[in-house]
Amino acid sequence: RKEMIGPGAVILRGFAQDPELLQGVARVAEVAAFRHFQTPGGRQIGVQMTNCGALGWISDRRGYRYDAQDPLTGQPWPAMPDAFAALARDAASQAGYVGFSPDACLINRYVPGVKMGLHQDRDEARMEAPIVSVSLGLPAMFQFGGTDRKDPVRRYALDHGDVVVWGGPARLAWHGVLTLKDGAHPDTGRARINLTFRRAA
Ligand code: MD3
Ligand code: FE
Repeated sequence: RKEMIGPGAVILRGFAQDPELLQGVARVAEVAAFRHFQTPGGRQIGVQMTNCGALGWISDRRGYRYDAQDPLTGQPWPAMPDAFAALARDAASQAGYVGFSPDACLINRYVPGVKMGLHQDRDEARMEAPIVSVSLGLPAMFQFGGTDRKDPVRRYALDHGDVVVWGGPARLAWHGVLTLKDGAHPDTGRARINLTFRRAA
C-alpha cells in the first residue's frame, strides 16, 4: 500500500518483510559495533549508530560527515548486504526513482526513551537522489515538516516493515522521531532499528 504523505514523500507500508534484513544488521554490528557518536558540541547522540556500504555517516568534535572508515576500528565499513541494496532499489523504484544505487547505509538503534530531534539531512553531496528509510522492530512516531524550520509538522506512525522514500521537494524537509515508547517486539526486543539508504558521494 502506497501512502503519499506530501510532495516527494511516500510510505510503503509493510514493504520490508525479509528476515535477511535483521540478520544483515546483526552481521554488520559484529564488525562495526553500535556506538554513541559525539556531537560537534561535545554531547552524546542518544541513538546508537553504525554503518555499512562504501561510506558511513559519522559525527565527532570536528563535525558531521561521511567517511569510508569506521573510526572505532580504522577499517572500511562492512559491505552493504545484497538484501539491503535490493530492497532500497525496489522501494525507490516503487516511489518513482528508478536506478537508485545507495553508497551509504546508516543503521540507527533506538531504545525506549530515546528520540531524534527535528533536523535536515544535508551532509550528502547528491541531493538529487532520494533517501530510503526502513523501520524495523518497535513502532515510532515520525515527525515530518517542510523545508522551512517553521513549517507545520505532521506525525506518522511507522511500524515494523514500513519503508519511506523521500526525494525531490521532500529531500530537505525537517524531520525527527519522537521519544520511543517502552515495549518489546518479537524480532528486535526492546528496540527500534532504522536503516537509512543514501547516495552520499
Ligand atoms: C525526511 N533517521 O538518520 S528516517 C536520520 O527513523 C534520520 O532513524 C530517522 O532522520 C530514523 O537522519 C528518520 C526517515 C527520514 C530520513 C531522511 C529524511 C526522513 C527524511 C530526509 C528528508 C526528509
Ligand atoms: Fe534525518
